[in-house]
Amino acid sequence: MKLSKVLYLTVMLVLVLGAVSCGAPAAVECPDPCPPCPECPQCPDCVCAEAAAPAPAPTEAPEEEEEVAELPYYAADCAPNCTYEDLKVGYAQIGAESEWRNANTSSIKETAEQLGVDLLFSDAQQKQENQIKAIRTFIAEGVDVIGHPPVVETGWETVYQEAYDAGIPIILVDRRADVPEELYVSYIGSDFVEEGRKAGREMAKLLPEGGNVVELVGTVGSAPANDRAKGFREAIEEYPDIVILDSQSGDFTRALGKEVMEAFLKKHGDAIDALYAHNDDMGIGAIQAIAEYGLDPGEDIKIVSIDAVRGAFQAMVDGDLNVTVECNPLLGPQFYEMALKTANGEELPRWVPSEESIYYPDNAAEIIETRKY
Ligand code: GYE
Repeated sequence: MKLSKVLYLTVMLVLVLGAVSCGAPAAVECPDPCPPCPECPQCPDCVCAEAAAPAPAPTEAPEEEEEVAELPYYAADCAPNCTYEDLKVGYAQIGAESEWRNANTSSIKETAEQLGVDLLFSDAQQKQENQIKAIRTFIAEGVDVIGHPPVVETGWETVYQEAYDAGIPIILVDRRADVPEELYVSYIGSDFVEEGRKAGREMAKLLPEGGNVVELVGTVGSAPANDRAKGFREAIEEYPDIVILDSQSGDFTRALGKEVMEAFLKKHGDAIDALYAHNDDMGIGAIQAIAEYGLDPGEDIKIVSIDAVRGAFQAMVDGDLNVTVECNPLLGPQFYEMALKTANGEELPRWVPSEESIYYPDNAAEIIETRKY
């Protein structure tokens, strides 16, 4: 071998070995302790150290914005945790025109006392202007909820709007008002049209041959008077031989019921076969007028009325009244339950109906004992 060739091979060998030792990590001497990465990426400790490196301090998760549900306009200051004892409630009552009304007043007052509700109560003596004044006083007093049985259906928009603007919800109790829906939060009470239908069907049973009926209408323009007249007519439409001979308001009172019945008798005399009274009180007043006229109430003149108050049961026991259709005045418990929910910002059903039945003379003596109003 020529010397130049030997030299060449030697140089090549040194070069190859050099390349191997420089490129392979195994050949690298790692200092001990291993310096932190990335100074010595080949060092196995480095890998460990990297894996063991403390995790970067967690950046604090952005605090979730607590969702505060917006309370509706009618929620009270104590919402959503109001209790009955927190509540200040105004009740703008109609008056004391009937047994029904007195039972309603007692239910509202007694239930407030039982529950510890602070009740402001006003009696409007059946005048709309007095009810409007009462509502304005309640607004000025800053009540949480107003309960309102509107004496008539129309004419409430302005004062209801004032309550709305003051953030005070109105719950209609007993009677409806003809106003835009957003101006009150619920209606608790009866289906007066259905009561009228029931009375009409009962009248048809009492007059199988047909006959002449006189009608004692409730307060003119009130929801129960409008609806009880309507429902009755709907029901007797199927009986063309039943005729409404005369119809006049007795304003839901006993005294006027008697007076108007006297006028009916004077005008129509024996031609009257039956009486439909929109409430028991007017019916009871009329019973006196019929007896004084010399006819037998419940016999010569059949009588159907509405409410089912204690006085009506007595009239049935005495054989003077033929049927009473129930209308429940004991609305206190339902009213405060709804008032509390409203104060707490809960939405209420548009209508909370009362449960009602029909009563006849057969078991009136038994029922009168248990009757609460
Ligand atoms: O029938 C009558 C009264 O609004 C349902 O009002 C009430 C009526 C009731 O005074 O007796």
